[in-house]
Amino acid sequence: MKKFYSFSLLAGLALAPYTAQAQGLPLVQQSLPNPTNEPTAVFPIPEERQILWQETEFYAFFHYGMNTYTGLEWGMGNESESIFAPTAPPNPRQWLEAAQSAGMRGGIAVVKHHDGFCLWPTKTTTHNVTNAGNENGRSTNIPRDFADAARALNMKYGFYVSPWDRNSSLYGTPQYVNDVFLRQCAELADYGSDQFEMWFDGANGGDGYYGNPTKSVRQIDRDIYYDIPNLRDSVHKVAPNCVMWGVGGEARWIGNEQGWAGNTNWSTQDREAGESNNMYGDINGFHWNPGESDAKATTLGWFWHDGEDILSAERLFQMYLETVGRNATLILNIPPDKSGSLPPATVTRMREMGDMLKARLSNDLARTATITVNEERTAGTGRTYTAQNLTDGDKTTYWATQDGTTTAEIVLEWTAPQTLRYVDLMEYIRKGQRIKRFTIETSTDGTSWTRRASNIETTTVGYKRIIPLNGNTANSYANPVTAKYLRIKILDSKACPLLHTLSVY
Ligand code: FUL
Repeated sequence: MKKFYSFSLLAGLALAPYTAQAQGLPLVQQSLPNPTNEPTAVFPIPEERQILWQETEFYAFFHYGMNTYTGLEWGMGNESESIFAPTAPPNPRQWLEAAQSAGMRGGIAVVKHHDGFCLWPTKTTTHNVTNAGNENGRSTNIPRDFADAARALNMKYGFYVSPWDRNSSLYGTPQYVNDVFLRQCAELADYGSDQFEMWFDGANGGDGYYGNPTKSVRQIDRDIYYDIPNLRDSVHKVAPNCVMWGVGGEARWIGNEQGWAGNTNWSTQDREAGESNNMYGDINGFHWNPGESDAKATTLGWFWHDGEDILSAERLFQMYLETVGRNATLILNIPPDKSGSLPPATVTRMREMGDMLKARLSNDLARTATITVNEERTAGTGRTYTAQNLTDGDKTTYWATQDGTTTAEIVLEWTAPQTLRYVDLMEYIRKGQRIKRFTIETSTDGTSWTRRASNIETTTVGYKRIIPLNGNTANSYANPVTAKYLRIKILDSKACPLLHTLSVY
């Protein structure tokens, strides 16, 4: 067996035996006490709140507001408040129940879009629900009702508040930031210290969809204008687990609105990176900035539009595979209509989506297999790194190789042939994202092996990677593989690979 010394970089620098070198003696690596034998992290690593956020995986986006009643996607900002007149009391509980039935674990409600109309009784502007066109509108308070419903349903929740404000005459001046935007963020933070994400959209001016005859706004340096580091600190003081999306720099836009992330998708990125590599991240990035994919489940826009259709469950499942299954989160938009509730077709489709997810990705066959690996890290006090950790249902235990080993093989064997469609891998990202390349093979006899999904770039894993064995995300359930053995070969990794879960469906 190879013998390895645990040796962290910093400790190594500090403890380098200067005197031994000076005396011309051989340089000996000194081990720091590491009773658990946990491997050294590969930097950068996520904040705890970023891990909690990523565990939400699949959540809903609800675009509802003034545009629901005007049919616009980007309101002008000069709409009369009286136009906001829901035909029934808006019902965030119904929104979230539908999302939950789809297998989603949370939701984000737009409470102010670029038109500046606020869906809560804010003190910062008169352009808000208190001046709405009917009683349903005037009694609307989306942040309050959304947060309450989420808590009742045990779901995560957050708000989208547009920094860009086409209604405010102060927009573009420091006064807008101080007297309007930051106060709005503070008011919203008060709706719950348990918020999981605040969505700060990047749009900050320009003509957008329809032009804006009432106002011209200048492009501004967002970080400086909104004093983002300061805002982030303030929000964290009130809501410690609230990830600041987009402008906030704690989770990145995946770079398209079509519901896909790159097959290669690093959660790491350079702070100065533009948006061009957002689908893929950067293997050498020194900023933990994981990807979130925002996509529409309907055909006509983010907001509800008359005549819109809803995508098929199969298409939504494909999006899931290409986002959650590629180390991103999926925030899927389902817009409430003029009644302030989701249309029946949306509710039905969400249930179908949930049923599909359950039928396809819940009966984990890895649990019934015998697992062998070609290398296991030496156990430490209170910690093992055995293959059994991959299927124990515990995300805090993981399988690992010894330091310095960056390739490995994991073999699953069943007592009888199985029908297999998906492989789901999860890295233990608390110690950094590591795996760079792997393959999946199956066999009926344990001797001759066939590579599966060879058309898919099996590169990164990250928080979660799901590979359809037929190589076809659009029709992933068709043509299953029958096999008695499944082998995963890790071909390259930044450091010893750490996987906490391996599932096969
Ligand atoms: C974009 C916005 O401009 C759209 O209206 C929408 O809210 C989308 C989710 O983000 O940047």
